[in-house]
Amino acid sequence: MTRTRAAIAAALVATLVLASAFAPGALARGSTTIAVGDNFFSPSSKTIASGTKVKFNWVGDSKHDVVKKRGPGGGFSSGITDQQGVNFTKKFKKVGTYKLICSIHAEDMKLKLTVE
Ligand SMILES: [Cu+2]
Repeated sequence: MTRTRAAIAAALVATLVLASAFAPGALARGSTTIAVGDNFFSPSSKTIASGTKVKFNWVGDSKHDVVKKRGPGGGFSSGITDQQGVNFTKKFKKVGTYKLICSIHAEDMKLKLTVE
C-alpha cells in the first residue's frame, strides 16, 4: 500500500513538473515574439531565459520603435518604422529586468522583460 502511494506520489510529481514546463506563461527559451502594435506591446510583460532571442513583430499601421530605457548592458534602439513584420531581433544574455519603450508613444508603450 505504501509502495503504491509512493508510486502515485512520484507519478503526480512527474506530471506536475511536465505540466509546468509546458504551461502558458512558462519561461520562454530559444526565441519568442513580441507584437509591436498601435500603441502597445503584446505581451507588455514577459519572462525569458538568458540567451533567448526576442523577435519584435510590427503589427500596426503607425510608426514605432523599440528603445531600451533601463536594464543591464548597453543601450539599443530598433529605429523607427511603420513597416509590418519582424523589424528587430535581439538576444538577451544578461540577467536582470529590462524596461523597453517606443520612443514615440512612451506613455502607452512600455515593455518589461525579465531575463532569468
Ligand atoms: Cu509607438
